[in-house]
Order: sequence, then C-alpha cells, then structure tokens
Amino acid sequence: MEGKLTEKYMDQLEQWIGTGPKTFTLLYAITRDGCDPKTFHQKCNNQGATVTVLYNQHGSVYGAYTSVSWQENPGRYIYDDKAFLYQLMFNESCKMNKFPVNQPDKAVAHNSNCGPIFGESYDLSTFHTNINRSGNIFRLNGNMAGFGNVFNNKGMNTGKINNDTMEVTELEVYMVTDGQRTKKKEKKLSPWRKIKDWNEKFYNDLKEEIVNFKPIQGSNVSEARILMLGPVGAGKSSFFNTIDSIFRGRITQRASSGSSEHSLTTAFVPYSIEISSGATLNFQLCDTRGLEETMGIDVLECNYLLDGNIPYYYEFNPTRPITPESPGFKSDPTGNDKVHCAVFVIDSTTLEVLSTKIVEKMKGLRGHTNQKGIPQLILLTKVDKLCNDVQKDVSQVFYSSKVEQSVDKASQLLGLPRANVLPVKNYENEAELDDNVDILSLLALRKMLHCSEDFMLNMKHREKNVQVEMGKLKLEK
Ligand SMILES: Nc1nc2c(ncn2[C@@H]2O[C@H](COP(=O)(O)OP(=O)(O)O)[C@@H](O)[C@H]2O)c(=O)[nH]1
Ligand SMILES: [Mg+2]
Repeated sequence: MEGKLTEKYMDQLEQWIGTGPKTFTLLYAITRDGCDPKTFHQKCNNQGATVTVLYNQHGSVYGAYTSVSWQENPGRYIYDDKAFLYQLMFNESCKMNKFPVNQPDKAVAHNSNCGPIFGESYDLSTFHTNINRSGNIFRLNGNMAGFGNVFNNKGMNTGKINNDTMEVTELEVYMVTDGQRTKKKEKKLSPWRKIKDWNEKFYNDLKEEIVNFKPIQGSNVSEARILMLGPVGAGKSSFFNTIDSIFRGRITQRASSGSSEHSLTTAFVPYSIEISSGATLNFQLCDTRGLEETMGIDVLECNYLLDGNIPYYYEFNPTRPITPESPGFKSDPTGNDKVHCAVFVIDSTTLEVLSTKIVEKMKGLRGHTNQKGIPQLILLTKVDKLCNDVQKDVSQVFYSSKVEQSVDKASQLLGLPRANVLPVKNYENEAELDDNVDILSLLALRKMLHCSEDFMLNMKHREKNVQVEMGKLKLEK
C-alpha cells in the first residue's frame, strides 16, 4: 500500500532532514493496521529513521521526524539532535513549518505501551492504548499540551497546527532511507518555467529579499513605485491585499475588492506594506481606477500618472480628466514621484474575450510607457480558475500547460516577452494563508522590484550623463 504523503511533501521533508535524497517506505498506517501501541512497535521497531504523519478531518497535516530507531524500551527519553516536529498543511492550505529540537536529550520517548512520543509531557504524543475507529475518525488519547517544551514552536500555538484536537483520520509512519525516489510521472515532466526548489527555505529567502529591498543608491529614490493598470475586476486590489496578507501573517483586506460594472477604486491610491516590526517596505503598489472602454482613466491621464504629476488620492473623474491647471497637479515631479515599473493586470480567464477597445487602450499605454523607458510586466491573475491541478495545489503552476498557454497568449496580446508575464492566484475566498499562494505572489513582486531597480539604474546613469554633457557645454562656451 502507498501512503497518503505526496511527492511535494516528501520533497519538503527531505529538505528539512537535509542529508540528501530520501526514500519513504510506509511501515504503519492506523487505517490499515489498527491504532494500537503493540502493532506500532511490531511494524516500526529497529527500522532506522522514521517520519510520523498525522492527518485530521480539518485538512491539517503535521507530525515529527526522528533519526533514531523506535524501540519498546527503556520507557524513557532518547537523545536525538536531528529530530523535529513539523506541519505541512493547515485547514486545507499548504503551511510548511519545521520546529527544530531545542533539548535533544528529551527528543523522543520509547515505551512499549505507547505510540510515537516526541518531547517532554508532551510536545507531541499520539496514543497510549488501543484506539477504536469511530466513523472515519480516530480519537487519539495523546496531546500536544507541551508543544514548545523540547521543540522550538516558533511562537505558534497548537490551534494553528492540529486545530486543538487529537482526532485524526490517519496516522502513518514511514521509514526514511537514503536514496533517490523514482518520482511519479507528473513530477518527471519539466516545468515550463524553472524556479528554485519550491519549499520553505525558498519562501523565506524570497520574503527576506523583498524585506531587504532598497532602491538603487544615488538614484534619489526612496521607494519603488509600481503602477497597476488593467480592466475592472482584473484583480489589482486583490493582488495588493494578497501581498499585504503575506507580510501581516493573516488575510487582510485593506484595498476594497469585489465585482461591480464600473471601477470600485476611483482614486489613485499608493499602498505601502508595514511589517510586524513596524517598518515600512521600500516599495508602493499603486492602485488606480480600472481601464474601461468608455469610462475609466484615459491615455493622457495615464501619461501624467507615469510621470508622477498626479497627486496621491486624486479622484479620477471620467467626465473631466486632470489637466496641469487642476488643484494638486504636480508640475515638477521628482524621480521619487515617477512610476518605476508598470504592471498590466489581466484576468487570465478573460484573455479570449477582452474587448478590442480595452486591448487597444492597453497597447496605447504600452507605447507611452515604452517611450519613457519604464519596464512593463503583465500580472496574469486567477490562474486557479484555468486549471484544476493549480486550484488544488498552486505549486503546480509551472507544470500546467493551460497556464503556460495563457502566458503565451498574454505575451502575444501586448507584445511583451514571455518572461515578463507573471501568473498569480490572489486570495479571494480563503480564511487562512497558503504558502504556495504566497510563494507565487512573492515571485511576481520580486520581478516587479527587479524591473524597478533596472529603471532606477538607467535613470541614475542618464542623470549623470546629462550632467557630464552640460559640463562639457559649459567648458566649450
Ligand atoms: N479565483 C480568483 N479570484 C480572484 C483572483 N483575483 C481576484 N479575484 C476576484 O476577482 C474579483 C475582482 O477583483 P478586484 O481585486 O476587486 O479587481 P480590481 O477591479 O482589478 O481591483 C474579486 O471578486 C476577487 O475576489 C484570483 O487570483 N483568483
Ligand atoms: Mg480595485
């Protein structure tokens, strides 16, 4: 029998264990073998390193790894400095966290009367009698009352790991041995866009890179200004909310999103992200009135936006576009006011039916943006709606041919390179964050910051060259 642990989660466990490729062999499953300490020991003793995986009815997956063989005796703690607790899913969403051991001398407890036990009284204990099944649920009599005693709980409480219940639908123990797995067919296919290993480390590195982002020195810019442009309902506000949620650690809704025929956002709103330390990140995502066939912002206004002429919180009025005489119009904008990266936001499910008028409008905007040398990207939203596999698991996005086709189409539509088309799935109906959604959005944001950086560098060099030229002219006089 094969277990329930998917390739993706084996990849993550392998990375956490950190000593090269691993194979996972199912030794024990309570749905198959019964939930009983005796059977657990019969199946799992003397098998070397193992990983214990618990699955509950709320869609949470968590457990622990130990590098030491299980034994019946001696009924006391065993030293294991490589042991860790972990979670892989919470409430149906991908949530990858490793909780390393702080006191290795109390990492595991071996006892003939108990199932797997980790930590002191107890970070995680599973069961200590025979447990009968009720329906498809096993009410384990262990607990996580001591979560954080021996393992570093990273400040999290058990509510966010096991939903504060020891009811499970399955508990599996896998033997972990060195060796390359023969991966399932889907994984053998190569992705259409290659990115680094999709795991917790990559996630943390991405986040750190974005937190540490600083505009190019000497460019006189204090933060990157990213302008989002696109039809109503494309997901501009939702993208900001998604990024904000990632850095706040919970779902947030600072930008109002929803459906309405005309644009919900009628002003020019620069959004900044504040992280838990109180620091503000060095970029702004600017939300605008949507592009509409007749109403919405027009090309001239967009030109002003790109040049930094339009004041913050300016209310667009489709019947009366802004002019240099309008109150607040910034006639002498600095490099800081300028837009450093323009992002066309397009709903991937509407690519086929986008009206030619809107496409023409976007192409017109692209022309202006090009002239100014401002880098342009396409944010292709709602890719979850294109492909079932992606809807179930966003980390499959670069393996999905439907998403790939959509990226190709978007790239052709606006005449931008494929690499500039960034597929995303925004939070829209979720109650909890999902690490895979986060990774994909952070990838898109990082690309926006890289492009802004390129533009700032060009701006800085241009300024320098202009000054040199002017110096020359003065000398010649
Ligand atoms: N399934 C799905 N829905 C999305 C996504 N992004 C946005 N939405 C939904 O699309 C609608 C319009 O989004 P909104 O952010 O208000 O678009 P805006 O007009 O461009 O600001 C809202 O109902 C969102 O919940 C996505 O990536 N996936
Ligand atoms: Mg909006």
